[in-house]
Amino acid sequence: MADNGLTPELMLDMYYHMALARAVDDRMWILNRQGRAPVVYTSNGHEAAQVGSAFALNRGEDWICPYYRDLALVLAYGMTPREVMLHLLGRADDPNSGGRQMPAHWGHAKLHILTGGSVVATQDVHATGLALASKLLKDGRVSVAYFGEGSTSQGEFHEALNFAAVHKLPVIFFNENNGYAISVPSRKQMAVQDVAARAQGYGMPGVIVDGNDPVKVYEVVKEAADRARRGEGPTLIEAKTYRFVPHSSDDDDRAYRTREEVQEAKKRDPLILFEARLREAGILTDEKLKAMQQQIKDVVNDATEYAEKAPLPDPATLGDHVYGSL
Ligand SMILES: Cc1ncc(C[n+]2csc(CCOP(=O)(O)OP(=O)(O)O)c2C)c(N)n1
Ligand SMILES: [Mg+2]
Repeated sequence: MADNGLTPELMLDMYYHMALARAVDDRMWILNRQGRAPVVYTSNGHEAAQVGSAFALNRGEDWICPYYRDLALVLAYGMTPREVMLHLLGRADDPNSGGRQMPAHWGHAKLHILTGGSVVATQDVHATGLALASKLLKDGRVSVAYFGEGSTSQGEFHEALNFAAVHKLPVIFFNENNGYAISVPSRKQMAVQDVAARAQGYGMPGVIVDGNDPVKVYEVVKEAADRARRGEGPTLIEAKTYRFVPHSSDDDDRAYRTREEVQEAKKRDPLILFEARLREAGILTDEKLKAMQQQIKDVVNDATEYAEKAPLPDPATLGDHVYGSL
């Protein structure tokens, strides 16, 4: 076992969740293109950042406040592919929102995944509020807000960081910097090079990490979580990564970035890099990989079929959770 606590089994499980997320994501795009799913928000390219961070937390105990990009995160946090597909297809048994929220609006009370809205950066304030509750309750929990670099132009991001730092709250601000806010490159979004630089203005550490390396991400998140649990306050982490496919199924990324740029970035595909590393360490073999790929295929097929057969919400329940009963 390495110093960081990652056993070969855990590393293999990390790889499994990254590969599972990529496969679920691919299937979601197919369902969308076939007219069977309304919209897809992808985690394709962000898997190492999301899975590495999930593994560093007490999954199911610590609170996470994800954004639409975080499919790999919620899978690694314990949401099942069946639950993901129930959500995508708006079925009654969707634990995220019973088919109410649009796809990729993650939330799972039992797993401590806090539901959120579509307005970017609002989850930063929610995570800060959860951390305040944890501090008052002394429950030892850490909360984590996940967000893109574009959303750091929003007021909520700055308000959340300021409040969290002043009150030394047990919260981690985890930025997935893929260089674009839909079509807007980050140089048009902010006048600093790194999101992490913003931490200094609020009085907390700002850490840059290779977001394509799940082990490095795991290590920095673990350190930030330990810090938070010791009562030393928040950390801003910036995981540098890339989104390999369009922002969503309603986007065409050919309008704002070249194919050459995307191909170049794919040389650092986190799945390929991690596979090579696990092979080199003797943790992953051809045989193991083949078995895992088959398992993933079966799980994704099962999830799709299960969700497609599942009932839609009863129209009579339309007002539930919106209006109180008389
Ligand atoms: C306040 C607000 N402004 C605009 C939008 C529309 N919108 C949705 S996602 C998005 C891009 C956000 O980019 P980024 O934060 O970098 O995250 P990424 O999608 O790249 O992971 C925008 C502009 C929104 N949801 N909320
Ligand atoms: Mg972005």
